[in-house]
Amino acid sequence: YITKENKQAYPYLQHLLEKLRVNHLTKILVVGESQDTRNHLKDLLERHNYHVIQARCGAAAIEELEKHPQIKLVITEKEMANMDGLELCNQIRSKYSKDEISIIGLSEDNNQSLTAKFIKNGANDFLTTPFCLEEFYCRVLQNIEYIENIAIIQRQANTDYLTGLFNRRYFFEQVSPIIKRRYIDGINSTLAMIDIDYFKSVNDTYGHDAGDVVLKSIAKLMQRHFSPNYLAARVGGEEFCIFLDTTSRNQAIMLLDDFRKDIENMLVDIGIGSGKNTITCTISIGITHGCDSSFDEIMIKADELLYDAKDSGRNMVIA
Ligand code: GH3
Ligand code: MG
Ligand code: MG
Ligand code: MG
Repeated sequence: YITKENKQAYPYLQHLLEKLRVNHLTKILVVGESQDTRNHLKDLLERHNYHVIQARCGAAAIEELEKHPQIKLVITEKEMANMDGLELCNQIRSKYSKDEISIIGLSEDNNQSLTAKFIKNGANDFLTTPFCLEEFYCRVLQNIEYIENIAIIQRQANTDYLTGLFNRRYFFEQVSPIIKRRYIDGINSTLAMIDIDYFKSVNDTYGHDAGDVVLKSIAKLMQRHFSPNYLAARVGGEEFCIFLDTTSRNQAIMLLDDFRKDIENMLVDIGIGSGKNTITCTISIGITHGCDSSFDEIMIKADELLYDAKDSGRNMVIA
């Protein structure tokens, strides 16, 4: 029983709580024809707080994977009638990479070539049943940790360290195919290019750290202002891009002009000296809206419009 007090007193308990919380979100799919075997595995895994889903054949397993994107590990028996465990591995790998889902094969058959067969068909690991419990848990944990570590690395690779927004590479990678699809389907979308006005003078006057605080504040407001259907990225030092699922051109302009005003009215505490020390800043925005250009053309157009906004006096939106 963990109270607020002893939770603070025992960091170990906190660690344990964290671990339980994490495991609870981790889904494992157990595949096999025998209900008894599945229940046995489920029981073992639930003791470690994993969330277990069952499938009694390969086809059902594929369906469960589609229904539950949180499944990180599949444990499958080899011996099954229509689609055996090896074929199931094959089918899973045609849709999901080893970065998304781990697979452990199981068989009573301790023929040594079976391990190689499973791995060649896309499994990560193999266990002969009956297995030693400690080994079972070690392999489950190791295979789940692998998927989780990949996810952490991917998140870091896609994120801008300073602002927490997506970075340029990820933004281009995500938006470019969407624009291609929108072109084919004739569905409009909006891309806005944003640049801070006279940002160099913020750095020159208050220092680079103050400039960083401004960048972070703008990013935070951006995340709040545009949720939920948007993709925002820091694409340059003090340049941001937003891809919006807005169907109307006027709606897009209004939304971005509201954002421009919010930034204009935002007081940024740059924390210099004692007490509060706030500054303000403005941004210029170029917006493209439509579905008749390629991603590259849209980016160039948005950039041109942004520079029109700069030339016309800054702190404005031009579409
Ligand atoms: P304009 O209104 O024409 O955009 O003027 P500007 O001063 O914003 O434009 P300029 O391109 O001359 O300056 C951009 C500045 O952004 C220069 C650079 O020092 C600063 N900058 C770029 N990345 C960072 C960053 O990560 N942190 C801070 N603090 N400053 C940055
Ligand atoms: Mg710039
Ligand atoms: Mg500039
Ligand atoms: Mg600028």
